[in-house]
Amino acid sequence: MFISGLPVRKNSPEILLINPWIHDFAAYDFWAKPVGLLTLASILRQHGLNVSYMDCLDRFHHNMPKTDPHARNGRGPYLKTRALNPEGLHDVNRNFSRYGIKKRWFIEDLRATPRPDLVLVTSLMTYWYPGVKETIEIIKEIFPKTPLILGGIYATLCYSHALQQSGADIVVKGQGIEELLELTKKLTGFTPVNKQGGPEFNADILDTYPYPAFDLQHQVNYVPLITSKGCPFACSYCASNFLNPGFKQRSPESVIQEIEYWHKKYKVKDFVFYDDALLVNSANHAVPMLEGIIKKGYNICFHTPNAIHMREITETNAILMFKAGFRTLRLGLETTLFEDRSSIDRKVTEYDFKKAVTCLKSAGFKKNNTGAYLLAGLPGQTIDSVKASIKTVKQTGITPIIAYYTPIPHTEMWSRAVASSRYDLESDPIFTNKAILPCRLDPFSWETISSFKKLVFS
Ligand code: B12
Ligand code: SF4
Repeated sequence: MFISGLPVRKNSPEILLINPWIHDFAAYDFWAKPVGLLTLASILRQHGLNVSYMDCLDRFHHNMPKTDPHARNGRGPYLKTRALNPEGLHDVNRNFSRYGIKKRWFIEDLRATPRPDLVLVTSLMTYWYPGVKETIEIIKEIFPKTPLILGGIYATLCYSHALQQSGADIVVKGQGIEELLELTKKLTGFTPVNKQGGPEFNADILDTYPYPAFDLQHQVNYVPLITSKGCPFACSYCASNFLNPGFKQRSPESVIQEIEYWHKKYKVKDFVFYDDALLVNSANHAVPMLEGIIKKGYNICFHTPNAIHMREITETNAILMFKAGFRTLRLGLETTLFEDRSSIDRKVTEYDFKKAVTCLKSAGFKKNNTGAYLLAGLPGQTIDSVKASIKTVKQTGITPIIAYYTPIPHTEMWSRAVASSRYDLESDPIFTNKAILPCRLDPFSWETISSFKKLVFS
């Protein structure tokens, strides 16, 4: 991997990349960046195209108040504007909002931009599609003649829905990099050629990817890292295998070089691992990578909001993670009812759980920075089972963190979710929002959620 920073080229097509708004009951910049879209920006730039970027979730837009008093390690709240609850969710007693920059700022920014030759829009959570739709509607009003391609996770998981509802001219599913280069050629008449001079780009070899173009942001306050793609496990509630089939890792050296690049050039101190399986094959991947990071001696921190595998934690990698500066550690535990868990996943045994906690504690990790995710709201799950897991995690001296279940199409659990939900999940992705607990079992309710919170903090 390397940075693609070619100068603006005359006569090359202009590609505008856009990160859309989020419409939801709640949203927070919990180290969330559109890494996929910014990687495409870099690949296109490397192939001789001119790219520009607009982020509807920009917390550092020029119209925003200058200081963000809530920013910690780069995290912080999005601006929000009240929106109407979507059709079918009027009964939910919570306010729906559009998160991100004001609509008129986005319109002004688009109007100030020369007409692009192609617009690319990304998408993340399936249930955030109303934000994607509104973003596309506005782009289409301002640039009606410019072709617009939608890609990303919603586009991949809900392809037919996106084709019918998003307003995009073309929807690309999957990783879509080669398809995008072909479409760019077809739609702009320009043949993308790798101009970087570095290693020839190969979509299957992660070390040949340029670094995501975080330099297009107004601020580079933290950097998400992807050191691998895919996951060797196959949990019934997760779409990792569908989104990224197979399991690939970067070389530890290329990750160390990327960290060095962002730290030296942009003074970045917070790095966030987005991997689904950071610690898998640890002896050849995480261990040399962490050793290399420690050797550099930088004053930097690491965070794993997407969770790491408990069964892969060893004495060695726990010590290295601590020494390297891992400050927010999240563990994928989901439940402590180990004897019943084979119907949902096989990723942690009771032995793995206990061993991992012991290794982490003896490495120096403390309760306040070590959290184990517990899934709540799974089809058929009882309230007592979630409470029992909270209690068990607390007894071990780490922090339980409740994550609410979102049903995801193309996962093994999807059919169970559809059968158990009080909503027609297949009719509209909006009903898969975790905030409405789509598969909760009665008497699961808002009071139940408060009781979980009380138990966590008691
Ligand atoms: C990192 C991550 C997070 C981060 C934040 C990510 C972010 N950017 O905001 C954190 C940890 C905060 C997070 C939180 C959650 N996440 Co999450 N997350 C991921 C993860 C692991 C990676 C996403 C990512 O950035 N990938 C990296 C880039 C490179 O890939 P990409 O975006 O897909 O882009 C590629 C292609 O899609 C394509 N592409 C992208 N855009 C475009 C545009 C065009 C035009 C084209 C042609 C192509 C294209 O090109 C890229 C090529 O590499 C995915 C799983 C996965 N492996 O994808 C889950 C995933 C997206 N999360 C998921 C879930 C469930 C959650 C939570 C709800 C968990 C919970 N219960 O609390 C929360 C929700 C947070 C919220 N605010 O509501 C689900 C999705 C659920 C859904 N209904 O859609 C996923 C799929 C995991 C799963 N369980 O299966 N998540
Ligand atoms: S281990 Fe994690 S990333 Fe892998 S399939 Fe299970 S939930 Fe998904």
